[in-house]
Amino acid sequence: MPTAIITGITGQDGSYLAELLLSKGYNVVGVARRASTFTLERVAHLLDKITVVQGDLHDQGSFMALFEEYKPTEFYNLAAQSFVPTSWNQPTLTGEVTALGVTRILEAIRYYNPKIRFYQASSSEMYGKVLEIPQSETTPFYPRSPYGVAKVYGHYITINYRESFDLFAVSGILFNHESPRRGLEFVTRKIADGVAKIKLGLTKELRLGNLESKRDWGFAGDYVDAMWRMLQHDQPDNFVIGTGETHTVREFCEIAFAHADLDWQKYVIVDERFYRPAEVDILLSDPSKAGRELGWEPKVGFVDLVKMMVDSDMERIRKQVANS
Ligand code: NAP
Ligand code: G4F
Repeated sequence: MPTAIITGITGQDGSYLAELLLSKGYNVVGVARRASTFTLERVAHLLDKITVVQGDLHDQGSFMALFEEYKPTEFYNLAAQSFVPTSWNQPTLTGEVTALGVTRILEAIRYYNPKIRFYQASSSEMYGKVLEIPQSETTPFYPRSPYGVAKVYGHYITINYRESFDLFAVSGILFNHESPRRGLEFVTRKIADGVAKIKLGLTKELRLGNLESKRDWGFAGDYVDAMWRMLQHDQPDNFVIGTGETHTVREFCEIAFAHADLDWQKYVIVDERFYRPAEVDILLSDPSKAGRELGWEPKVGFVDLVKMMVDSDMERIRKQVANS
């Protein structure tokens, strides 16, 4: 039974990846940072099947000990300070975790077992003020946030350890991917949750920032399969993962509200507090290399993704109302 370690097990992607790896017969070890409250909601249904250990990307020693005890063959680094606006408020923390955290793991792999296959969760946020449309593995980066800058570091240190120490170190450049498990502060989940609360009479408005920015949104469940495929490939490489379609925040609103028989224009208020100091205006992937070399393609389309998220929040909030 192969063993995989996942950092960021408590996050959206960690939960989907754990499900996928369990279905493939892996022994899954998830790393979660110590907290004074319960943070394992997203993997609560898996707790009898996975092992959760404490570890923090600030602390290299915790990874050395893990390798000794669990002898993994694969390591997925999904942990990060991943919310872009927070990266302007906490830029050095974002650099410590999202950038230097990657080096801490690579160093641990290099010294403990350089045969461990390593996946780094890189991001389309690295393209920032895009220099090419669509963006592929060869498009230059122009990050627009401390988060984007930190991810560029993580991307290049992964390539550098691949080339310097012959590690099987892969960088997956994933475009935005969403699901009912997405954090509530990200715009798609904020909209889905807002629609459900408006529909069920709990609130009357939804305050958003820039409605014109465009994102290439896919379903997180599809994207964790791409991560796994990258580590099964014959060579370590960089891969862009996205849908090849882009949509505005405004379109997301239109579809989400219409799915609940609501007119978005009656409820959405543009609030400048949610504008960013520097925006990423458009992201659009060219995922053709992943299709060719990994046989990967997205299964859930944009409209179905929006409806899935709204349906899930409607059900969740209906239950909350019924139990209150
Ligand atoms: P997420 O839901 O925000 O999860 C982030 C995870 O990182 C959480 O488990 C969090 O733990 C953990 N974490 C944060 N700081 C940590 C630290 N110091 N030590 C250990 N763990 C720490 O993010 P996601 O959407 O699943 O994304 C997974 C990865 O892919 C992230 O690296 C993200 O930057 C990257 N990415 C995401 C997207 C996307 O659209 N979702 C696109 C491209 C790249 P807590 O629960 O304790 O906070
Ligand atoms: O949902 P968002 O916060 O995601 P963003 O900034 O694109 O970052 C996500 O995707 C990256 C991949 O490209 C990941 F690396 C990163 O970790 C994260 O998962 O914002 C999307 C867009 C932005 O243009 C933002 O300005 O939505 C716009 N927006 C408009 N109103 C809003 C809001 N974003 C948020 N979070 N909240 C708003 O009220």
